[in-house]
Amino acid sequence: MTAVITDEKIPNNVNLAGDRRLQRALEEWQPHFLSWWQDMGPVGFQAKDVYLRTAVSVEADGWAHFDYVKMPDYRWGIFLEPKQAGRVHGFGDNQGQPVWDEVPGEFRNMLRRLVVTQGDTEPASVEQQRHLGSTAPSLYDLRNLFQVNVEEGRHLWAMVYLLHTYFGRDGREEAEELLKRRSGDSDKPRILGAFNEPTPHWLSFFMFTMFTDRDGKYQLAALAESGFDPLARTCRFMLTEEAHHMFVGETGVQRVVKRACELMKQAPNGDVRAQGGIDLPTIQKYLNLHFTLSLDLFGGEVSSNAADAFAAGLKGRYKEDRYDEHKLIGTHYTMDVLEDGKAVTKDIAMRNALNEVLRNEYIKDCQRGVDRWNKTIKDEGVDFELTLPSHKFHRQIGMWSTVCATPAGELIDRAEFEAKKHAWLPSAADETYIKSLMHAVTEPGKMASWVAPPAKGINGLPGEFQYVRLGA
Ligand code: BYC
Repeated sequence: MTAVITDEKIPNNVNLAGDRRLQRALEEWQPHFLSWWQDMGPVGFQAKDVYLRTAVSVEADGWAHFDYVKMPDYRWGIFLEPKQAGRVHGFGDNQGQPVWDEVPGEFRNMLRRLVVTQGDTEPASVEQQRHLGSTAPSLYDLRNLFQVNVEEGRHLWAMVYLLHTYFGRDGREEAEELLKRRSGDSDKPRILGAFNEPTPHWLSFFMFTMFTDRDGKYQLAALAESGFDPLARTCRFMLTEEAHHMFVGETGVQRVVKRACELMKQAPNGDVRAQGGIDLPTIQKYLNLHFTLSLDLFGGEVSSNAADAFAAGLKGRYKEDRYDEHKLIGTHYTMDVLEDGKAVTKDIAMRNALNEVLRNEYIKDCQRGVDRWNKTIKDEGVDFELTLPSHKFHRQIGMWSTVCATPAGELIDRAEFEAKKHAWLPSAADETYIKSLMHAVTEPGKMASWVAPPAKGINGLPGEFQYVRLGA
C-alpha cells in the first residue's frame, strides 16, 4: 500500500490500478489539468530543464528525488500517508470512535466545501505567480518559484483525488470547476480573498510564501486531524512539501532584509533605495499587507461553521494531541471582540472561537519568523525592528473588517486611516519603485542588487549551480 507506483500514467500509492473506474476518471481529468497548466501555469519556461524535487515515496527518509525536468513532464502524483491501524476520532462529538473511511452522509456538504476550498487555493497561487519567472533575481530563486508551483499543482491533484474518489458526480464537477475559476477574475474568482490578490513582484512572492503558505500549514494541520481518514492522510503528506515553501518565503525576506542592512552601512547617508535595495520601512509595509491578507484566511472570529466542523470531527485544532480536552463543551476562549464599536475582552464558547484559536497559533509562528529577521538586522549592527501588526489592522474578513485600526491595534476613524494608510501599507509609488528593481539575473550564482545570496544551495549543491538551464 505504501509503495509508490511511478510507472503508471498517474504515479500513486493508492492502488489506482485496482479501481479502473476511478483510474479512468482521473486519467480523463489529467489532460484538463495539463491544459490548465499550459494556459495558467508559469509563463515562458515550460520547455526549460529545471532542477526539481519530485515526491517518489511517503517515507520520511528519502521521499524525494531531485533531477532536471521540464515542468509539463513533472510527475504529479497521488500520495497518502500510510493508514494507521485502529485510528480513532481525536476530537469532537465522536471522539474515541473509529475514524471514517467513507464520507458520512450527514456531513457530506460540509466536507466537500472544506476540500473544495482547500483545493481552490492551490491552482490560485500558481496563477498569481505565473509572471514572476521573467524577473527572477537569480537562477536559485527561479528554480524555487517553479518548485513551489509544481508542488501546488500536486496539492491540487491531492484534493481532486478526494473529490473523484468520495464525492461521485458532484465531486467530478467540482474538480472541473477547480480548473475554471481564475485568480482575480471578477466573473469567476477564486474562493478566498487573498487568492485573488496579485503577486506582482518578488517581494510579494517572498511575503506570500512566508505568510500565506503558512496559513496553508495551519489549515492543512487542522485538516490532518480529521476523522475522515483519507483527508487526514492526504494533508499529512502535503505538509511535508509545504515546509520548503515557507522556507522560500522566510529566507527570501531574510535575504532582502540582510541586503538592506548591508546597503545602509555602505552609503554615507544610509540611503538604501539610491543603491538599488529595498529599505526596511518599505519591507515593513509589505509585511503589514501580506500578514493581514493572510489573517483573513482563517475566517470570522466567531464562527458556527468552525464549531460544526469541529463537532463533526472534520477539522480539528493545530496539533490536537497537545491539548488535554477534545470535546470543548462548556469551555470558553478569552478573546478580543468588537461591541458597540469598541474592542472588549470576552469569553466566547470554545467551539465557536476555533478560527481565532487557530489564527492565534499562526500568529505565534509568524512572530518566530519575524524574530529571526530581527536577529539578522541586529547581527548586521543596524538599529531597526520589524513588527507584526495587530490582528485588528487592515482586515477584510471578520468583525475587525467593519472598523479601522492602526498597526498597534488602536481603533481610529476612516478619515484618519485613509490619511495615514500609506505610512503603513505600500503606496503606488512604493509599488512602482519595487517593480523598477525587478530584472532577471540569469548568470549562475549571481544575485539582483536588492537581495543577498542564500546561505546554501538546494540539495547540498553550490549557489552557482545551474538550477535552470535557460539555453536548453
Ligand atoms: N475570503 O464562518 P466563517 C493554502 C467565507 S491556504 C472569502 O467566518 P469558516 C495555500 C466562508 O467561506 C489554506 N470568503 O469562516 C497557501 C463563509 O462563506 P459561506 C487553504 C471567506 O467557514 C498558499 C463565510 O465567509 N485551506 O493551502 O469557518 C499557496 C463565513 O465564514 C473567507 C483552507 O482554507 C475569506 N478569507 O472559515 C497555496 C481550509 N473566510 O459558506 C495554498 C479549508 C471566510 O457562508 N477552509 N469566508 O458562503 C476552511 O476551513 C474554511 O473555509 C475557512 C473559512 C477557514 C477558509
